Amino acid sequence: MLKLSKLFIVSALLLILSPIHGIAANCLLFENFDDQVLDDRCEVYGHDWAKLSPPEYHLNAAGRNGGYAFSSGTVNEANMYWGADKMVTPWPTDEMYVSFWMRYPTFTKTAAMENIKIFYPHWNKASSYVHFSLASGDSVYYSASAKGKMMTTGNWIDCPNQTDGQWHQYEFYVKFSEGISRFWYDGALKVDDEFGTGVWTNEVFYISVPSVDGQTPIGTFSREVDDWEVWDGMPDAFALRPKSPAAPTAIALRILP
Ligand SMILES: [Ca+2]
Ligand SMILES: [Ca+2]
Repeated sequence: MLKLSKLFIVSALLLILSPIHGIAANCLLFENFDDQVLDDRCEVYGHDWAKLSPPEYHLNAAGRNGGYAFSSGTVNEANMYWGADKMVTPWPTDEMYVSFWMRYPTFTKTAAMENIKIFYPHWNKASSYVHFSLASGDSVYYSASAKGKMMTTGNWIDCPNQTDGQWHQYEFYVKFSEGISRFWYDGALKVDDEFGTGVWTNEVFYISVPSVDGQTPIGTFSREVDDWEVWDGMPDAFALRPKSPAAPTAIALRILP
């Protein structure tokens, strides 16, 4: 009887946890740094693909919710790379979702366009990409390429308070077959592009989080990254969580009689 009850509870839980729609997305990589060991599929690079090791970067900075985080050390451009022979091949779906939290413990403005790259993944070898770069503490520059042809350039996106020392969330979504590129900053949708069918395929080459400083000389900053996730589709949790700061208007409309 006890066994049957347990079976019933487990079955009920599985039913509740099952996605209502179609096939759930899979998390391909999750690194919260709390064990102070970097996922062994990842390398850390600096300028011109210089391979780094501590103290050029660290895994002992305080994390976002306790635990630990990745941080730049003596090389402020230090960034994590997942790709080449360690990339999952073939990419299992037509979609890619990447989320991470980042903060700048130190930042001094040194250029009108800092060009400190935030997210710069490549596919179709290196000929296709989306490119997000910190232009200033309050703005991000965005461009995208499809097999060597620029799909969009000259986009300056309002992303306030990035360098205030606090944690901010960066989320990205790509649907290769339809040329869809989306970006959320702290939960607010900032980019929603659709370049059309056939411009991209799902041959993911590498994912860098964050990425190098494209400015010379290199800017004056330090960075920390925590809770890095890579999925092969939109996680169900994304749809369930409250959105900010765009949410209040919608909520206010809903509660009006
Ligand atoms: Ca952590
Ligand atoms: Ca780890």
